Amino acid sequence: MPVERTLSIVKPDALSAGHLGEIIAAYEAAGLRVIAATVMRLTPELAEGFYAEHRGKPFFGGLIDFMTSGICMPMVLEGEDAIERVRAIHGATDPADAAPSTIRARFGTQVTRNAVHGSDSLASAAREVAFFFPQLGA
Ligand code: 3AN
Repeated sequence: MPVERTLSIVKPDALSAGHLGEIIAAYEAAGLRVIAATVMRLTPELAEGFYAEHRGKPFFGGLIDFMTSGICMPMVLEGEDAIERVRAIHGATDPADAAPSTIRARFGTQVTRNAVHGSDSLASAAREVAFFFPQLGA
């Protein structure tokens, strides 16, 4: 399987609830390594740029309000099949649909407050990694 890089964000709900360590432990247990990370509070401009594909959707305003409500932790994970592996660890977007033992089933509380973000394709991983960590290069 190809070695890939993907972007994860531990969202404000999971950070304020104290689940950062458990989330990183789940990535590491799956063979993924953290190769870059930062803790920051997103500005509205950053959040809207990151989620540009969702602009105009009914949940966009609530998503931006939530993502700017506290600190979050964007990080780059590297490993074999990292994009799909992280999405499997996270579970379905809506925690109510997420398989037991996934991060969103454990720590998400509703579809917006769903604990984590993970890139959904090679193209979005490249864009999202560069969005937060331009110094990593291609
Ligand atoms: P995922 O993070 O599972 O790839 P996306 O990229 O489709 O999900 O959606 C980005 C974020 O927007 C989700 N993590 C979630 O917080 C929010 N979101 C997506 N769909 C909805 C929805 N129908 N209602 C409210 N929030 C949503």
